[in-house]
Amino acid sequence: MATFTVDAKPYAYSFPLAQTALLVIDMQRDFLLPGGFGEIEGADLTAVQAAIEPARRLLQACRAAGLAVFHTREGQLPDMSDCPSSKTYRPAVAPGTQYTSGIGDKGKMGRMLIRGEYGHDFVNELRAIPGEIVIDKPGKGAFWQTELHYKLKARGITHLIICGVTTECCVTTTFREANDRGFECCAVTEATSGYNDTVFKDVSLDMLHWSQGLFGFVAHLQPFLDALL
Ligand code: TIU
Repeated sequence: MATFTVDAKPYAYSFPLAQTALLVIDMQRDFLLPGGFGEIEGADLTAVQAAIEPARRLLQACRAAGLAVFHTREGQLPDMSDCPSSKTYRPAVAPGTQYTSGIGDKGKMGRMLIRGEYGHDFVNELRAIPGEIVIDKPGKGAFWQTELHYKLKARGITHLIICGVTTECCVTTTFREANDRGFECCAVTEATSGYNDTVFKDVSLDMLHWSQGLFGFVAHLQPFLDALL
């Protein structure tokens, strides 16, 4: 079985092609486009949009190499019965909040972060194609209350290449969940980004590979493109 190796921190990341999946986290309009949930949260959209083109290139390379591809979307059921109060209550009452509307409220792209709404779906550059798995998740971590784990197991996946948004939130939460479940994970620096320019992003990625790979690996995009294309 073909195994590829790319430069990474804290040391080279090796992944067996047939047992590796690309996991694209939450590349949704609500997080990335003007008028969505992220902008209302106070996000720096320029920072977060920087991940779109690198993620698209990574996705294209993984497709070309025949890797399994999983996409996640964060969102609640229309009746919001799966939405913990922490997701709506805390933003509304936190001191200094600029909260005017949030999850479930009507925005420019439909009800924000509600499944089935326009804003909840993927940006055009990163839409799933037939054969790829879409995981709808109610929380930050992609393993919580989803079928992700057993669908990865069903395909014999042991290694995950992880990208998407936001680095500080859903990407690292999912990365840590995956590490606890025994997956060998590598985040791709250019293909992930956060809402706070590089401050949160850099620290979040450093924490993943700190201490001899506490949670896993971090690599740049180019080595993956070189290996896969
Ligand atoms: N996908 C993801 O990160 N969801 C968030 O809610 N992110 C925030 O940064 N809030």
